[in-house]
Amino acid sequence: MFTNKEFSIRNDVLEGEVSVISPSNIALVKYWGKHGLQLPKNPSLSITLNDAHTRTTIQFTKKSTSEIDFDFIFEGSENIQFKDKIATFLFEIVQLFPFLTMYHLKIDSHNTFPHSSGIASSASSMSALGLGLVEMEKMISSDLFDETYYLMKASYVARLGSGSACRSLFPKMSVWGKTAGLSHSSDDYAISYSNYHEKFEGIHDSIAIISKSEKAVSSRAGHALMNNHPFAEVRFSNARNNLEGLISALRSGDFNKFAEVVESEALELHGLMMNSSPSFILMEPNTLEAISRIRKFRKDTGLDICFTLDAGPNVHILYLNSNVDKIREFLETSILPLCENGFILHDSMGEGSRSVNVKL
Ligand code: 2P0
Repeated sequence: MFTNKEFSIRNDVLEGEVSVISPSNIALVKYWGKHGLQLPKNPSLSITLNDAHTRTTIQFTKKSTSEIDFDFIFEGSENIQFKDKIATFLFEIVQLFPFLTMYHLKIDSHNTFPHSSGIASSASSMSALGLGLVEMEKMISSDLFDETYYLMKASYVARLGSGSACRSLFPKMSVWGKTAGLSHSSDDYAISYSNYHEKFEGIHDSIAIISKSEKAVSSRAGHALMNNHPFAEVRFSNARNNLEGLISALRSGDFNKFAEVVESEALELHGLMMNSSPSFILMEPNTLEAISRIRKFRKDTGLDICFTLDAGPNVHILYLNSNVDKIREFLETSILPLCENGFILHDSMGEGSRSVNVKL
């Protein structure tokens, strides 16, 4: 459980600036279905990405009024739609950051990946905002807590903004949700996970952009489809079993088992959406064609490669360091032609979020 620590505010900080970077992540065991205040119905495990990230800068200036007041700049221009979402979010979390009413904020956010690329930006952007606010708290507080607490708070806050965002802060891999055998795991925030065989170090995720279109269903509406879903209880139980199987495969270095669990999770997520009421089919014909080509290539070559899917048509292709050259050649010749505008984003396991600039 997370308990917020009250801290004393310094009176002498009239202005300052923090900049943080936080990446996106891809879930191997999926979070799909929530309850209460953004609490997951089952635990999930993700790979933290490296290149796909958000950089957020918060400039703050002391003011005399007592309401929350901020400007939001996204990719260099004001964005009213995002600003409204952030206003609601800041209002919800003001008890965790009481100083929010004391400063005017200018929040400036940039992604390294195109907004309309079909890559979920809520994970990187909400985790960057959570970490930015925690960095700001450190600057204007006269108390100092340990780093573990700050990261836990950033993850807790990110979760309130967007569930999957709480997994983006940690290096390598991350687990969110109470999990048997992982004593520090929690539904309130995510933890770092690095107990895997060395062959998974630096695992690659090449994202085949099958379609750049806006998602047909928002994640909020998608999660809501799990309320009263006929397969809900089976799904939550499967997810727990899959996480256990995945952890075992990660530890022993069993790629075949890893691929079996990861692909089954991806298809189950889409199966659940197809069976929801209303029903959604988020895969495109080329999504299925890519899956079929990946499986055939694996069978023909025996190479360690598999796929996962997010809540959309794009295919995340996972492979190990040892196979890079042959697999990149396969991606160029067989997968690229299936992508919108021939676009594949090559990414890999990364080191998580970090603070890049702090100025008083
Ligand atoms: C995940 N997804 O584990 C799953 C798998 C998409 C498919 O979490 O409503 O943006 O903000 O908590 O985290 C996408 O949903 O949803 C998601 P909210 P979020 O990554």
